[in-house]
Amino acid sequence: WQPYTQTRFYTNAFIISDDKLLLGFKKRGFGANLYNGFGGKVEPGETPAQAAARELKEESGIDAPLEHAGVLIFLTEGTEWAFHIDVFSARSYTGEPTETDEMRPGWFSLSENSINGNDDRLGVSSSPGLPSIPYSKMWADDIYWLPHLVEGKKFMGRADFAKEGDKFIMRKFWFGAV
Ligand code: 6OG
Repeated sequence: WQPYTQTRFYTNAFIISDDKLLLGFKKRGFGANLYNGFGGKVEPGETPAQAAARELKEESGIDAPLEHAGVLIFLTEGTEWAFHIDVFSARSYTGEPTETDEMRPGWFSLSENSINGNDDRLGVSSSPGLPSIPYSKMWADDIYWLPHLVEGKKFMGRADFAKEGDKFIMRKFWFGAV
């Protein structure tokens, strides 16, 4: 085997407002047809926090007081790059979430029992009128750490993927509070 000697830095930002979570449906590119937070590549000369704010604005049209929430490392067999994702969250925002070429924003229900009572894979939405968190249409690791982000707990995690054709299959996941 070879060590992963190169790292690519990305961001991912999640907005929580009252009992709602803002996600974007990715229309193109990496992770297309999945819901996710808003984010992308950290550009040279930018800090991850600056990149997170820029990507949030570019992809959703809003500004928010983002705070660092966690770090995720993604490793894929056969890829020489490790992906380092700085995850951010905010509890308020300004502007109006707006569809862009890349993302279609939408609100999803959160509630006290959202950790296991608001998972579309169980067919449960705890807030009628808003859809439940679309974990079945998100990256496979998200269901483990997103509840911790919602609770305001900081975390770090590592997910290992295997690539089968153009599909990423999660083989292992570890995360912990930091
Ligand atoms: P652009 O291609 O849009 O940046 N990303 C992931 N997010 C989650 N939740 N799980 C993963 O598991 C991910 N891999 C990548 C980071 C890609 C966006 O997708 C996120 C960026 O926000 C593998 O520039």
